Amino acid sequence: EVRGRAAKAVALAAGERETAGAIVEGRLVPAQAEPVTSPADRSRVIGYAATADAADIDRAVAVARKAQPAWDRLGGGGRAMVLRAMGDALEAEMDALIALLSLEAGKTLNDGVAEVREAIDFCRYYADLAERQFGAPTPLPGPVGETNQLQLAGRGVFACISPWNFPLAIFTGQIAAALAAGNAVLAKPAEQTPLIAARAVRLFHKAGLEPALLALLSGEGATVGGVIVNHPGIDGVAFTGGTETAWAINRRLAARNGPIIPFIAETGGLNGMFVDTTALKEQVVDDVILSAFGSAGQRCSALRLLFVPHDSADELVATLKGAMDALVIGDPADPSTDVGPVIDAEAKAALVAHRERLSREATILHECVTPEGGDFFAPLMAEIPAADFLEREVFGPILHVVRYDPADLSKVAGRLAARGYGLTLGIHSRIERFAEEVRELVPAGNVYVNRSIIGAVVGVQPFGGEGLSGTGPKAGGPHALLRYATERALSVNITAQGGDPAL
Ligand code: UN1
Repeated sequence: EVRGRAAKAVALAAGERETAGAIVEGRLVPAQAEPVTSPADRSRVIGYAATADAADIDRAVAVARKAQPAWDRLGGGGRAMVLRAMGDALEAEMDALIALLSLEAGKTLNDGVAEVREAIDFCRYYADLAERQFGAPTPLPGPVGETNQLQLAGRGVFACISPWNFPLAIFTGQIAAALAAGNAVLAKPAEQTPLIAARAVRLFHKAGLEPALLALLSGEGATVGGVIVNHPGIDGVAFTGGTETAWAINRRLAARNGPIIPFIAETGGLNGMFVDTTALKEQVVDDVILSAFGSAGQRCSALRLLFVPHDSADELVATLKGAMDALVIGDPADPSTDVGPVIDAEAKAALVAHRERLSREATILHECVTPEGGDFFAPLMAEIPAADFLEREVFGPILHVVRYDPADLSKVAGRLAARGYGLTLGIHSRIERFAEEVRELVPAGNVYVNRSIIGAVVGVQPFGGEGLSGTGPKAGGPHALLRYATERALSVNITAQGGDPAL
């Protein structure tokens, strides 16, 4: 299927010229736009993007506040219809979206297909939840002479701030969740990926969403995101991105003197995989390569630390080197490519700096060859002495190997847990007790046993972490909409009205 789509996607890509900026009430606000280039080829202009200003944000908030009550009153069933239409619109535009993901975010075609599917899944899954959870009020038991019920309702205007690594799936998923719960949305895409965001917003409007209910506010995080988060007219913030940015948003929200609003954060991870001597080696190698180097390691779920027992370490490392050599690194629009570029020069510079540290303070075990041009950083494997060598998430295709003595498992795992992240965790073993022990030692929101640790499927693997990795609720899970909503309980003394059941 991917090969079939590839030629079409590449042909479409040649003609792409998307424009992004502020889209308020369905119209792109005229403003000075800068060229957007591709991470695989910085000489290639793929579209133009402008920055939203304070006046755009004020106007987006004002029209959203006006439109939101009717959307909320429409109920979950009516909102589900619009979300399902969006799912269908994404499906109809699949090839163009894959092309844009490849051009703007450097996604391989495989990753592009998976990402568009995930965006569709979010729309359909949240449509189902809206229908089930935002329909008629839930009656609750109470004393004779009294009726009690609980109703979920939208909060108002939600700010959705999303990352560049899933510029369609997470962008669409946050918006779909906020809309499903009855909110209007101000969407702030990552600075690196405004074009795909603009395409998604236009599709929402085309699918029948009243334009005032969803504005696009493109621009830089600290400025545009900052103004949005400080705005007195917002009623909640959903954020996916780095832990440091989540702290910054939290501080701004804490300083507001007004309604206390929810903050839904999904942040980074320092994800480990523990292998024991009973693990199936071929399975381990496949899963490590995919989890560490798939999407150029630019997933918060990606594998960063591989823990291998002393006895099997040399053999496993040798096999991993061979598997790394088989990876095709290069043009993301070529269907044979496994690993595309990293997102931008800044991301690459951070990886280069980390590589320098590894060559000074650790042992580089293996490196792939970096292609010319573009912001490429080739997969790298290094051995480090212990998990606490890493203070924080390093976002890219770098795998850190830690050898351990099985007698020291609790100490070794404890050093990872002490870092305070809690996103994904992998375990490879044929002994159930080993898996249980690792799970007890390392708290994580998503635990994967004898498989890769990336690619959570909506509705199947609800995704999200704890501690430094985020607040929950999990995306793509049955409770996903609850923090986007407010709960209203209604208790009526029916004897006071003569027991009229109409009341
Ligand atoms: C992210 O990388 O920001 O399971 C989160 C996965 C994806 C991760 C998305 N859902 O790999």
